[in-house]
Amino acid sequence: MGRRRVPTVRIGDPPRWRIEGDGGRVALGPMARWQIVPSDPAQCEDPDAPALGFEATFDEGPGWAQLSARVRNDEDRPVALERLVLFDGPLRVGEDPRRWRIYRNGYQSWSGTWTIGVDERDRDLPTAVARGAVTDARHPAPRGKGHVRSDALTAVVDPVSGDAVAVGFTTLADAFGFVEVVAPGGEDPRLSAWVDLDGTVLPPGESTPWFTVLVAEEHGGSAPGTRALRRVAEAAGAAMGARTGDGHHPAGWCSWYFYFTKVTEADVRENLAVLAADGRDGPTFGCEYVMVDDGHQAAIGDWLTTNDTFPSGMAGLARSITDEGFDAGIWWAPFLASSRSQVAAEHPDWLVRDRRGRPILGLLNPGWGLTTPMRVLDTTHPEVLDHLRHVAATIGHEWGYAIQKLDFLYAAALPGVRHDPDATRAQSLRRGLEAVRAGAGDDAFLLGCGCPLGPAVGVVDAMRIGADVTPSWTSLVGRTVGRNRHGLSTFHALLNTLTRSVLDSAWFLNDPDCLMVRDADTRLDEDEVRLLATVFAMTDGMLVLSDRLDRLPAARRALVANARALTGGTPEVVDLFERALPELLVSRHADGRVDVGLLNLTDRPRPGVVDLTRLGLADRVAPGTTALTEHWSGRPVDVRGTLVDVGVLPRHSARVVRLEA
Ligand code: 9PG
Repeated sequence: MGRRRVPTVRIGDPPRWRIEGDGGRVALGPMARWQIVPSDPAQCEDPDAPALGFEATFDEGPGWAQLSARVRNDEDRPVALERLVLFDGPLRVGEDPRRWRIYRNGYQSWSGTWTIGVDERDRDLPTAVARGAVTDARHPAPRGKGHVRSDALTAVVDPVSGDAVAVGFTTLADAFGFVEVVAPGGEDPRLSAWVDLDGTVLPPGESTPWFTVLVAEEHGGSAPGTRALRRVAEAAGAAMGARTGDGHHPAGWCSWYFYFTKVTEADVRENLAVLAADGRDGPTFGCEYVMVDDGHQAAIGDWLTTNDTFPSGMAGLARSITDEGFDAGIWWAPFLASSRSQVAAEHPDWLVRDRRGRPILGLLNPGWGLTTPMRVLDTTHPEVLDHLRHVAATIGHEWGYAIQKLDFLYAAALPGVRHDPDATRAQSLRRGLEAVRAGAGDDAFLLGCGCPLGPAVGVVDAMRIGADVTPSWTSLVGRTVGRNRHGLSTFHALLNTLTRSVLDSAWFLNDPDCLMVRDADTRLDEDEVRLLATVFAMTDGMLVLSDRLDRLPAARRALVANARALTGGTPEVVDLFERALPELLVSRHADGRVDVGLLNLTDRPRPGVVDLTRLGLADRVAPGTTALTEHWSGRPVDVRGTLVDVGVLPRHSARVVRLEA
């Protein structure tokens, strides 16, 4: 394993394929190449390099092309594989690559996702340990200008011509797939798609699973690039059996962002009483579930032992929650075990180890004690899978928690030595998740968190798609090591909620993290709270509150109801491919109403003006139509022709203009 550079072996003739759009403006050149990279560089210099066979199928239709491939080991000895490159070739999109912006999907829930111009650079955390918990331990972001390696899918967009191509894997379970664009300054742009086989061993005569990449093109959409990206995401979700149910996003309350690890049973009961007065799906809070987050367990890993701040025990508390008409939710981190846990002490053979036999580090979390390393359970070990099934079943069926928030899931995909050396990191994660699902049952609602996204599609119901919100605009960690893109920060949560909105109800239900609306015990000002509420509500993912509810003043309770009035539409991040920090969010409702959100995620004020012509909504402001008001303030909005002007947008703020049908 490791990241050494290995020469490539090319086998057979490169397949020739291209997609041509209207007028041939989007093209993957005819020079695309197959490559296989074995993990042993010596094999490449060896004239008797291993005989590896390809099988491939190719399919195309108007505006799309699809390529599937697998590799067969034709040797009589095992061969280790690093990566399989499905294709690598020149890329043409639109008229001028210098205008391109490229979608950069992060590896796991908390990894930053945004669009990168060809003169910009990607950003990653500086150390391997930090990357292990937030981005990807095995693949640091490329450092070069205009070089983007996006997880599972990407889109390359010329925002001026409106030409776009989206490229993404529809097979997400067996290996992490990457789509890589190299276009420094727009020069000699190339596109490749490859899967990480993690140095796993392919026995003689056997084949890898099939891997499929779909390419979709788009010309002139109202939000350039988002339609093609959505199409690729939906195809993957369909192929993976995504669990999005009837599309209903449960709304709830979560203990974490007020009480953190100090939560007690009494705290949960106090909030439950406030929610009970409002009722399930009540007019003020609209909550359907109550989530006990981190803090109930005796130790990380010993999930079935409750600490003494929950004297009724977790089953008793679940009963009280359900008796009030709410679903009970509980947090746990299935693949972590504290070095001080009973599970780690009793089952040293369940831990993932490094090559020297030492248990690998899953995390050092200040909230759990910086001197207590977290270990990682080996989800390729049959006894671990039995254990996970048992814990999930006990929590769900015996205790009565209908909702399980599964956290720090990245641990199961950290590089390491596992019981089954043939499992890729993605397969290891998926086996762990499937064990939890098997124990919890098909009816349980599973919410993934801190999770590499692809292998969870089809197993979880919902997924956190961004960093933790913080009771402040950003955090020291987010600004420094997170380089203003990754790690705990309300700003990062907002950004990912916008950029990953295309995944909602395609791969899972999006959980943008919690909406904090309090005016005490927070450094978020009212503009920032309204911005958070606007983005979370208009993107229409899960809406989860996390305040001490009895202390919320009337105005902040009203803010929750005002946010809920913005849910239920189909969102479009209009300028996703125009700038790194989007400014225009539109939500179209079934009855014809359109909400237009003007956002300012930057640190400077800017004018809040939008031309409805570009949204195809000019007719909504025809002379004689009713006067427009801003949703949050009720203030009148200035309309000049088709220009809608909400005045200066302060830093970290949002304004919403509602256009009735
Ligand atoms: C509970 C929390 C909440 C939250 C999750 C997750 O690196 N860290 O130390 C670190 C700590 C907490 C954290 C993420 C990273 O937050 O996202 O919603 O459930 O765990 O501990």
